[in-house]
Amino acid sequence: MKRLVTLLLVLGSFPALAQNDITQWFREAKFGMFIHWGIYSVPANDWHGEHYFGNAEWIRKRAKISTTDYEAIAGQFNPTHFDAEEWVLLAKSAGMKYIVITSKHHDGFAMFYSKASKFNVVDATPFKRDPLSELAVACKKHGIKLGFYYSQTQDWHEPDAEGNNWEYDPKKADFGKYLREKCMPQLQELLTNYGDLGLIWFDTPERIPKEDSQKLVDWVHSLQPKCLTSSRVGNGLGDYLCLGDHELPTKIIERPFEALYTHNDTWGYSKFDKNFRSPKEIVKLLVYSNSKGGNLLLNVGPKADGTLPAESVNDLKTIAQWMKKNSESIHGSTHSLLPDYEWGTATAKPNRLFLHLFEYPQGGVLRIPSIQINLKSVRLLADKKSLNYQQQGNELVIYLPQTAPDALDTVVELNYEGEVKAQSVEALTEGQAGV
Ligand code: H79
Repeated sequence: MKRLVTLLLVLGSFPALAQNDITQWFREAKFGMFIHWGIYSVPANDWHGEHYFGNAEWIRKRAKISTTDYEAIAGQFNPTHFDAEEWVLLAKSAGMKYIVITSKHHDGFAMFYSKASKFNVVDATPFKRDPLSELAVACKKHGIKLGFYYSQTQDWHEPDAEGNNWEYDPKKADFGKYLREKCMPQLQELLTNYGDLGLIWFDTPERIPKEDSQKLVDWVHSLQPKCLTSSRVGNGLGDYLCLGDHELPTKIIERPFEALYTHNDTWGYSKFDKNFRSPKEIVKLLVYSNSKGGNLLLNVGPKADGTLPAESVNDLKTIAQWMKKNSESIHGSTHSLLPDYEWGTATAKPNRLFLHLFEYPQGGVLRIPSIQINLKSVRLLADKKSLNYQQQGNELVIYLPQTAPDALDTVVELNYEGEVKAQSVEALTEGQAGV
């Protein structure tokens, strides 16, 4: 008994935010849609009959495609079925509060109209429309924050940037010239022509010097002081932390952060990849990110015709159904100090805990050891039906329906008063990621 008491920990404090903290919307967002869309969706991992697997947005480098041949792909890019509002409404219905889309990936192609480079969607494709501008309008209309991914260090179209070592000699590269003549002017276009942006999602800093990372952060803030920059701007800078690709935190992180996952095994669209994560896996990733205090950015890869893969549309619709009944446990909530359990994990609001049951307990009897809590009610969040429960010593037993009411994630809401004491996260989790 004595040992148990030493493990008990006080819960219930929420991180205080400084006034005018520019990360506030981001901390509250919880769920975002990442969109990797570019002319790489035309080959879609099939380069003249040779099939590639994994990151389809890397085809230019993986197949060592010449500049002439890659420019010819732009000539075939005509996504006439693109409807910005459809994407925004789908994201919104799934509970996503922000969208981040590739404005320029490593391939160097600008998915927006750019005066700084002719290699852009308006000048170099038969489509001639600016999809980012259409997306900005739709996001504004529906209250969704918009962010732009921008590959700042790699640009395989430019001899002076990093990455294209099959056509250009890296020793002759003048990185400063590329920064001055393409990267910074394009960022200026993005931060000037599309209204207020939520963030710029920098990626793969590679060998970028610290003063250049700083220059980019300052450049973004000078143009839009409230626009966030991702930590992948490099050298320890950036306004929020991006975890590694497909990485979940195992412990609470107080700095605003984002976990990022693909829906299948590629960011850009691949015609061969049908290995999609299920809606349940996605909700689990979302809840586990939230249970550690951060967001989930889930990627989809639209096709060259401008439509999303049917699997992404269907799975997001399934998540929307879950979100309709359970969004209270996501939005406005954050980490609790409860540990991860074998059945799932918890998120929290002041005086409320949400238990997310991913592995439904046998016979519907949920036992939580080592918790002292002054309960006011225990309910199923989806229908607010009261559940019976018992507290004996430090054990809480909750009596649920025999079978899971929600196959994705059944959420139990605990309303309580006063302080909660429970076994500490460190004591129970020790590096366990949960997914
Ligand atoms: O935009 C997405 C990726 O394209 C980008 N970051 C995410 C958000 C990214 N850039 N680099 N990487 C991820 C990691 C590099 C992976 C690689 Fe490979 C392994 C490059 C070469 C070997 C995968 C396999 C891609 C090509 C072959």
